[in-house]
Amino acid sequence: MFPTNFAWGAATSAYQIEGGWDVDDKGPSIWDTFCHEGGRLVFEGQSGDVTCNSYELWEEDLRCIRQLGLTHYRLSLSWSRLLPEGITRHVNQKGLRYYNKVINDLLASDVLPMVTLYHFDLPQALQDQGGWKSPEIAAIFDSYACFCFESFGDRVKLWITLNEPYVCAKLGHEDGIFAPGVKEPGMAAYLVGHNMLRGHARAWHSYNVLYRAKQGGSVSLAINSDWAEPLDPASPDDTAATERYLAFTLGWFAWPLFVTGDYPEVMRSSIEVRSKELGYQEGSRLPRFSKDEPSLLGTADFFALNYYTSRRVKPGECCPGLLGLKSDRDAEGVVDPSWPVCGVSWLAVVPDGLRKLLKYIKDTFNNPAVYITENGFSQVGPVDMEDVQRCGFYHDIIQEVARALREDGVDVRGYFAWSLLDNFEWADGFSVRFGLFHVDFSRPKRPRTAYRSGREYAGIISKYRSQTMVNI
Ligand code: PNW
Repeated sequence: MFPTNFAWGAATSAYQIEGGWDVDDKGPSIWDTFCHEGGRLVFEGQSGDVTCNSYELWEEDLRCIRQLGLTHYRLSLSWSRLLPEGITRHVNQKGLRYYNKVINDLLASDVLPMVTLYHFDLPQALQDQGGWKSPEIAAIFDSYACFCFESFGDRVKLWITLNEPYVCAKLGHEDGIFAPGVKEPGMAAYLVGHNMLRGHARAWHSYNVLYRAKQGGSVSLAINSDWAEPLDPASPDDTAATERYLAFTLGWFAWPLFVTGDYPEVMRSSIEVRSKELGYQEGSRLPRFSKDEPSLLGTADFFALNYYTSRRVKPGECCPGLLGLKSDRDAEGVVDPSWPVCGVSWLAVVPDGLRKLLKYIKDTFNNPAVYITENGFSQVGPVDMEDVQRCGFYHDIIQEVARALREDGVDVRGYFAWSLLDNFEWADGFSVRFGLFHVDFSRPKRPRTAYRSGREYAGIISKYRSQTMVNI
């Protein structure tokens, strides 16, 4: 049912699991700052200071990875652990040693690493110079990326430059509910998204020119998107709103990489309509890509998709006089009452939305190779080790991936469950648990215990891996 080299994975990110926030010469990141400054919006004032303590307990994580029978593990590097000030002038040798050990241990266990360079945790030193709003950040990110390709690229063959630029832009710089907590609706998010794309493109071109021949890996950018369909399929207004909804999430980052080298036309025109109404100059909010810079088009060796949920869409309800992404987009996503909602309110469980989104990606972005780099199901409230609902979820979602492969001909190369471990779920702190393994955060050793869904996922992997063996 699955190709022999299909990647069966699970994912984590540095700030969410590592802890050791200031040990061994690590520099602070914007999430350290965001959590430590009082009055912020993190659940019960929690932080990732210790979390799963994977910095000390990596071998416990490896045990979990082996128990699941994963073929791949997706982790992220903490930029400020490697480069405490964000720049290569000062390298933290202990950080380098830590990630070398992680990568070597994975390979020794026959598990291939997929490495994300940036998962929301900008070095604070760079934030102090303007962070992602500053145009200089693209070149600084590029040199950090080159440092990582140089240090680990002999062994790492799957790279993600940036995780979910949409979330960094929107939650970090529009809503201000993620670090760095900037609230500049309708302005900063577009600039941040733009500089993230510029940084990604530079890093991809560097890899292409300097490392690809020698290292032979692949580089992409992880894009998150809901699946969206019209609330009333017969309504032209709902259909047009759905197109805008997708353009403002998936299209924002995928169009430049896969289609035109620029933002989707409908995104640009919607923004210009509002700009005109509000008296902003044309082109003053969504920047243009300069002809003198490395081009965006073609800078993804595969499509990296983070999928969690779906929406049914109608035209927006927010007043046109308001400056912001929502008003520009003019589209409102609603949860179908038939969809169960798991844990957090935004997470309606819609497995077949993944299949539809994969088909859409195939048709819209010229049939790319696709890795589903994140997908998961959360738990809130009292811990339920016998999480039968989540077991059902993993069965359903893998079924949808199989259908996308076999019936729709989507070139799906792998699936990464979010997450290996319960961890620090950003603004929700430890109140939301996505792990295949439960972590007891009240005990110093942070013991990891497989949920029933963890054992179930291990069973799914071993079943399909042995079937693909038989196929040969
Ligand atoms: C992703 N939202 O982020 C991240 O890549 C993970 O670090 C995170 O733990 C996971 O999804 C689960 O939330 C998101 O509010 C954060 O819509 C927030 C949202 C979506 C994705």
